Amino acid sequence: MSDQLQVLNPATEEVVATVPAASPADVDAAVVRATKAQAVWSALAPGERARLLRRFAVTVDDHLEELARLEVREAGHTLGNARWEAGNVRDLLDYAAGGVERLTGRQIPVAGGLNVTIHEPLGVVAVIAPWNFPMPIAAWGTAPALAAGNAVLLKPAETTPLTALRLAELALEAGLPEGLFQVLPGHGPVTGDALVTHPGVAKIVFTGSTAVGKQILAKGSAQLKRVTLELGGKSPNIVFADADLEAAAAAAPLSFLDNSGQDCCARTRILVQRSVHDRFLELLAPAIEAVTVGDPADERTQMGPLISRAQLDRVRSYVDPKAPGIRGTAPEGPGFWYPPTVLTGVDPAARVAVEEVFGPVAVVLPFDDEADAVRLANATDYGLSGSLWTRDVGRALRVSQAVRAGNLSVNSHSSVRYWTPFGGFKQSGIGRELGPDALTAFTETKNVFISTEGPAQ
Ligand code: TXE
Repeated sequence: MSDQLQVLNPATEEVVATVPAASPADVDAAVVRATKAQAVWSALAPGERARLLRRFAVTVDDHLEELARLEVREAGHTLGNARWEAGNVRDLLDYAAGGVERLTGRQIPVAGGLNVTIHEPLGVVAVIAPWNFPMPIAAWGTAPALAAGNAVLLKPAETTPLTALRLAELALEAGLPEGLFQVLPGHGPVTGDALVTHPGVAKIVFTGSTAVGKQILAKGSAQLKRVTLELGGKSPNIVFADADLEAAAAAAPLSFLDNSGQDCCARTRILVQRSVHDRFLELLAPAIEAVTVGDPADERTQMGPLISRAQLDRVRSYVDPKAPGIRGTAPEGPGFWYPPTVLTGVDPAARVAVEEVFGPVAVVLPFDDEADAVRLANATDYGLSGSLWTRDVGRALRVSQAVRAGNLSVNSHSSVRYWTPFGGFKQSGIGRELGPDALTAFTETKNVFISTEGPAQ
């Protein structure tokens, strides 16, 4: 495996940068530095840690446009999305900073003394991030881990190390202690594995494929490390006959095309009640055809390229070019382009209907009634997100309860907010990120009993 990572612009295939890959020896040295920094960091007054994290947020804000444009070049994200992503890092840091002084334990009534719980930091946390949202997903783990008093070693994906490296520089500029937040670009099976198996790493936060997540869980838990996994999805978008069909059809394209479909929450299974199936497709077709695909740096572009040739090949392997459906347009190349695609008449058990494609490809599956919709919605191994469109409040509640997924939205596709919990059921992962409990997930709870009656006889 090469000791250099070549970063390509996915829209042009031009080399943006070449970055050294961290070796297992580099990981060892990073753990030593992080352990020292964590001891200093966790001893600071909570208000001081909060102030430094807020300063980090302000520093990110001062470099928002630069970070966004770097994301456009290394990940092919549209400029609008990339600006949102950089803003999300700032907001996460701010939100986590607000939690430092609210990381309170409890006083629990006991006889003969006082009983309190304390949330102590874990130590060194490894965040292994994917390429689909390089900045936000890195920050989902990093910001609360730092706020709870830990050090963070971040391994970005092979294809997208640049924004992560820049964030580490900005952390130093903001005054965070040297070594507290380090970025280790590298190959998953080398750098990633060295972090997962290192005895000095207490917790692993991983976002990526289910297959790698399972390996990480096995290796990490063999050493009783804490492991949080976010492993993608195959989320339903359920459209009932009583829904506002115009609104549902207008929202459907970006619910699976945003970020070129490389989104763990992408609503790639469009389940439509049979009585409105044809009408819904009539409304959907022009909306798909109107999506502007092209230069991600152009403010008008709605969809950019896929991340890599490997991802393009993977998406192509799922779709028969002659299969019936609705197709938009995409540039020919250079660059890793794939057109918006909605397949109709698909067998609900086909690979494309149940596996995560991670490209701009959705299937439309008809259903007969509410029970049928729930059965189809649950007929995948995943359980990350889902949407349902209906005007019937009772149905909205019933179906929200019946769908086995961690993040549901009614008459909306919104899944991710830094102040609400996020995570998956079933093969979509273990644990929750974000939300009010995000910091607690980076602590051990210690119970202390203080006797008021002297030593027991
Ligand atoms: O993922 P990997 P890939 C899904 C999506 C995509 C598929 C493959 O369906 O098409 O996974 O993508 C690091 N020890 N998702 O191959 O390999 C790797 O370096 C430690 C869903 O890119 O899982 C990278 O940093 N680390 C998804 C990260 O794991 C290892 C996001 C993810 O890479 C490792 C991305 C190892 N042995 C892909 N092997 C989501 N949940 O949003 C790899 N890595």
